Amino acid sequence: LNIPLRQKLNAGEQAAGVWLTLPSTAIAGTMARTENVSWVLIDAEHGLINDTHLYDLSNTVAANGASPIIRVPAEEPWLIKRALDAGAHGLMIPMANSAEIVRGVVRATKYPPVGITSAAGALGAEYAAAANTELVISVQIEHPQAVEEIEQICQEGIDVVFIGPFDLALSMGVEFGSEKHEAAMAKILATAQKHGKVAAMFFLMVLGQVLTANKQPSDLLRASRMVSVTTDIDTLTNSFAAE
Ligand code: 3PY
Repeated sequence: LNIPLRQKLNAGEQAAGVWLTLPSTAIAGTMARTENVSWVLIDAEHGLINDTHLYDLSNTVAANGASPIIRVPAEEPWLIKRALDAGAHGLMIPMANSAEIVRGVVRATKYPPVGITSAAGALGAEYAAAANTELVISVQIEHPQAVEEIEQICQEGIDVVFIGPFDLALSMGVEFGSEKHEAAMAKILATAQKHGKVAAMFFLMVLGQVLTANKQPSDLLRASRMVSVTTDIDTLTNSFAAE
């Protein structure tokens, strides 16, 4: 399987990506063709993208040289199957709040004997042989329970531990960029690195500046190997707002 994101990560390089929330193949293709973009997150958790869009969006992204990573609405096995059947190179699982949830995600994603997912004939034999090792499974850490269980979560068969900084601040009931917020994120990244997982995080470019918790493209950005640069909606909003 030709998975640009997997190749970047295996090479030890930082993989930049963008977030697609609008169900447009034109925007998906434009994002995927952008220099240095190795993955496009197709967001089916939030935004306007639904099941019927997934196939065309995934294949447009892949045909234009980037990896389609689908953020499923929840960790349900049937939603995971639909995303994989659409041709995702990987999954983003929101609210992966416990080691038990993460274990279930791995089982739902992998073929036997590692997992329990069923054969998707349409994707072909090459796919079936490579899927268990090549697809990129990311889980989002964005809840205090997940921070508490981060050691156990990092021992499951996932590839990427991806911080959702905005939801983490909300669910912790702390201010974005506060000491507690920063400490939680630092703990997640350090634990992921300790267990050999790819540590990653959602960032936003706001009018040319990287918006991180402490406003500096800091240690968090340096530690993060899979970085989201912007979203379609944020890009439009910032362009319209720019002087
Ligand atoms: C967060 O920052 O909380 C996210 O989930 C990114 O979309």
